[in-house]
Amino acid sequence: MSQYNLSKLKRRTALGLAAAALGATTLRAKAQNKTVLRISTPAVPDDWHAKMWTVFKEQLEKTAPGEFDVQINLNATLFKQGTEPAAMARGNLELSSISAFDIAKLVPEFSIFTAGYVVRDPEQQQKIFRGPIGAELFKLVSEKMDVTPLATVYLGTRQVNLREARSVKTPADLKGVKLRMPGSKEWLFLGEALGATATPLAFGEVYMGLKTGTIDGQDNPLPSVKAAKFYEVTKQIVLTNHLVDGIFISISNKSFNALSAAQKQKVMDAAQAAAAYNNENRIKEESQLVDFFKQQGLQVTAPDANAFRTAVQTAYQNSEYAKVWPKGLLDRINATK
Ligand code: KDO
Repeated sequence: MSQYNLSKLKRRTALGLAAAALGATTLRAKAQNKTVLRISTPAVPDDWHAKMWTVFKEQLEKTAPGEFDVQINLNATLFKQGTEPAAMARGNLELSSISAFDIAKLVPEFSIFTAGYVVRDPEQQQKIFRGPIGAELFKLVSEKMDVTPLATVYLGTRQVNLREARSVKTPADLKGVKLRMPGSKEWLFLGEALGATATPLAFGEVYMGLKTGTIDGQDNPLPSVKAAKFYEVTKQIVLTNHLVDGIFISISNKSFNALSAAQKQKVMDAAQAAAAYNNENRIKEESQLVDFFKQQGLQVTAPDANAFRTAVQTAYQNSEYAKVWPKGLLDRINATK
């Protein structure tokens, strides 16, 4: 190689290295400028309310390219189930999908949505939370919990799922059944109202609990029974339909307030898109799953729906919870069509 070519090559290499270095710096600077949105959820990867976070992330990448670094943490790997609201209030976590049960701990009025047989179906659920009831209660959530609910996600209608099959017609038939519930008194109350002996356990430990027999059963919507593979270690599903369950995509107020108006709108739109994706897919799948479980060899049985509804509604009406429900709220919910 001639002296001329060698120096040209050196110059080119030096230029190339400089360009690469510049590129890396720009990338790093970009990454540093991005707003990090950490998400924590106990959802398993196959469940719709886990997959919906990818919809959230991808929509933000399109509408706000380079502005956000969305980090999705499933299986409660970042925060334990139920600890997300406190983490968000402290500013250690940006987003999560929180349950009515999580909210009721700090906003007792919200416990009306932890009560069995109150909300009728997913359509009514959306109307309730998109209307004045949602606006009033979400305002309390923001004030008392320092998080802002952005979208209502239909988690599904909860059913009782048992390790060993038995005849279940009324709540009396669940007497002595160790029914796993998530670990808070509001959840345990629901399990007891169903007639069972409620036992607290984190979602991530339910499969093993059913397999080894430390619990006799659990309650969850059918899509989650499938996604978490509980059907592999249980023999019966009792279609109690006891709770039309909702979770709420929520963002820490600290993070939300730090966004520009345009960014806030994009985050809200992405949350709505994620919820819509979940709701559409979950409703569709939920209607098809009875056949799937039967094919897997499970018994799917129908109890006396009135016996369950009456027992559960009576338990709540006579409870401490009902005492703090705002006057007229139950009627307003019932009147939402
Ligand atoms: C559960 O632990 O049974 C539950 O269904 C409660 C919900 O509020 C929610 O936390 C859900 O688990 C998880 O997202 C796992 O699906």
